[in-house]
Amino acid sequence: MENIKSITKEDIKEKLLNALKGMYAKELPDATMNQKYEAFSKVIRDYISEGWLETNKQYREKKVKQVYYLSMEFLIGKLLERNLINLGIRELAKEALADMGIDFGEIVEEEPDAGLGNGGLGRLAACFIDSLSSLELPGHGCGIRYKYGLFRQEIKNGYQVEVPDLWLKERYPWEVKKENRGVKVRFGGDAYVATVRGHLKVVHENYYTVKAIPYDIPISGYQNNTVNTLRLWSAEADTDEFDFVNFNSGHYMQSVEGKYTAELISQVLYPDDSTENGKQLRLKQEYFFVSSSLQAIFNYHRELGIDFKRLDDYVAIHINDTHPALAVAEIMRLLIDEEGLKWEEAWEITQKVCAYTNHTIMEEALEKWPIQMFKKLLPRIYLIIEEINRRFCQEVMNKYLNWNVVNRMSIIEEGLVRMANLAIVGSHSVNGVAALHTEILQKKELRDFHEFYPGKLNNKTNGITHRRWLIKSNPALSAMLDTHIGTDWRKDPVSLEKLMEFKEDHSVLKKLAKIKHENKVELARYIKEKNGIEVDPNSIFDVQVKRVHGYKRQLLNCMHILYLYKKLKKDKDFDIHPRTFIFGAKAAPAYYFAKNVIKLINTLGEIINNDPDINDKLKVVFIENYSVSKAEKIIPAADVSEQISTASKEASGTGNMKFMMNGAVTLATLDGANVEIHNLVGDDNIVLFGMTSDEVISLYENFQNDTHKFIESNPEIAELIASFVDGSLGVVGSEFSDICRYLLEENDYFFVLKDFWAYVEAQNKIEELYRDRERWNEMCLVNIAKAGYFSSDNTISKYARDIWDIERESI
Ligand code: 26V
Repeated sequence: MENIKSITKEDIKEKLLNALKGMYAKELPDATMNQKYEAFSKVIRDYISEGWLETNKQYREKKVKQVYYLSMEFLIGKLLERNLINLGIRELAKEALADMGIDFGEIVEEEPDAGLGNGGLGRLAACFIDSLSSLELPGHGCGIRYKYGLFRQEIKNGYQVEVPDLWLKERYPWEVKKENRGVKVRFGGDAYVATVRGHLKVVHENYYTVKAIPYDIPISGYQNNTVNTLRLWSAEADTDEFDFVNFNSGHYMQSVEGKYTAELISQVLYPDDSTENGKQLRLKQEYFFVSSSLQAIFNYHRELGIDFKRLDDYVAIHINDTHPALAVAEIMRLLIDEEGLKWEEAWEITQKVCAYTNHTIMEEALEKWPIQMFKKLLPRIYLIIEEINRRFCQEVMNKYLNWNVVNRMSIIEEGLVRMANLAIVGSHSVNGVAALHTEILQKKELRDFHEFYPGKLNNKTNGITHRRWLIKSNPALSAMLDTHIGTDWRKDPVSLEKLMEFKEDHSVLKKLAKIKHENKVELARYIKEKNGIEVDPNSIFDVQVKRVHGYKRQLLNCMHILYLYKKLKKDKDFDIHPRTFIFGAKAAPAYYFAKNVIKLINTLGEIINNDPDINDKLKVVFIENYSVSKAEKIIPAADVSEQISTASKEASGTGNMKFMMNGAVTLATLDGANVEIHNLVGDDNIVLFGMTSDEVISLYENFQNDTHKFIESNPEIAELIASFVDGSLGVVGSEFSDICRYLLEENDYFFVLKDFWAYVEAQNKIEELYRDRERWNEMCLVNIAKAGYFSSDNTISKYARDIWDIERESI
């Protein structure tokens, strides 16, 4: 990295003018805003490039052990401002641009959000690679360069409409195409074992190849010289060679198939969607990026001349959820077929190199592939998995002498390849993402494995990067922290705890409240501009932003809003502190219930916001197209953080941590990382409600939630549900049929009704606490002070030490 201190304002200005000339042959006055953004980003990328070269050089020369975080999703959001912060030149750059008559805010807005992920899992991967660089740890991301990110959401007449996200429409200034580092990935054909010159050998023939081209994005660290790499692979047709083998043997279709379908592979990110499960294209994507990443890693280490029997001294491979689980079989293939190792040797190395994180216990997200489809697409990989499974089942049988156990643990069963089992068997570490989640894995979901492999299952509670979620998104709070507790927290977020000293300091509490208020004014302005709704910054900003899912229970939030609305209608003097309920959420395109919930939120908004009887005591706002950048605007302005999942279902949650770090009070069930938030802040600084995970789990053991009976004995709830169909929400009776079916026919599988009164009570408590403003501000302070524990730096240090065995390498 160019010496930070040597970067001057004049230097930035000169480089920007040169870049505009070089890239577009334009002078500043003629350049469009997008051209200014691209040229400016190129200038910043050039500043980073030196550190990038140096980092790679040192890693190579010293042959340091590196981790590769394999993930189908990297929700990195915008990079320009983050890079300026890391270079330590955010203010300098703002001034330089201002001198040239360019508004920094407008430049930043030009950057597309790289939305290459669905939600929590993808954002976690982005926080993790951020932390790796800031901690000077040798670690990189490997994923897919989707041409279209997650769909863009438009709201039309209250409904979600999906439109393609063309984030690559303009040139993306952060990536570097590495044509010469391309590799080829094989699909289809036949694989079998044959005797070649007296030796048993695996033959794979009649396959077609797809070219994988890497695009590298530099990931700079916070005010250090480390610049790691996020490598995203793009699929291209392999035009180098015509497939004569197939052509001549009459496999005409096979010979041309690869050519026409290749580019489809990196076209689109799958929306997290149960009904889309089992798509062959997704399996193709998985093997495509796993194989290309590993081939590149092997090529690099061949160049280094390492002994592949000691691969684990140089490489750690992380499998982010089951999506890259094929890494286990691909490493075996490379070690055996290409490096000539024996099975036993290769297997020992593979297990030492691989580690897997489980992110959910939701059945629908557990990947299972039909054998026939698998065999046809990946015949050599299938043979390897069969052999892994044969040996594994033998071991299980030897230990338990029980077929039931073998069937439960087997990788191939009931005509399906179970990816989670493959990942567990092939890894030396399997981790959950919050203490409660890990406990559920150990005691329930993965109990057999926990018994079979004692010590393999461990916990690594998730984290978030405070650089994006505090330094970048809440500059006012960051500056205030610097003033009162010094700047140590920027490099060591646990020292946010120093803020505790000011717990009873009125002037500090007042300052915190003022910052929150200003952030609320800013969000209110945004809402006015985008939604045309006037919201009062003095009202409580009560926020639920996350993907829509039954278990996340946006419906519970909605039913409480409806309950308040009805109460206010009946009794105009009903005294409540004004509230603004803010939602942001995308629904998977084929998840009809979730889409119905979006329509419900918007319908409530339509009715409540325009009802003069309500007199602005309630407002409901739906923020369209929730994304990383939207989160950065919304979270710093929140008073209440809604974390209300059915206990046991949310593996961790990471939004909960972002809100906490920005001084919101969590309203929560004891689920995922909420449990740990509670332990940190104590009973007085969080509002809890609802069934515990043990209660929920025991109810599921014999699920027969008779909602009809429940409704009969709860007339108030009956009335709320009736309003979904009686036209009182101003829509036809069948509008909310998916929600009604969920409540009545699916028997409220996520216990919205069972937890309803507890939630109402918790909301009352929020109100009571908020009215005592001094007390409320104190709660905010404690939440900020304790949030450093959830820094992803903390999390990544533990992965580095306990799982990957990698060390700091100062550049
Ligand atoms: C599943 C599928 C199924 C097939 C189609 C595409 C697709 C994409 C993603 C998924 C699994 C999503 C799992 C996930 O995002 N889990 C979340 O992980 C967060 C980070 O660990 C955690 O905080 C959340 O609680 C957990 O829900």
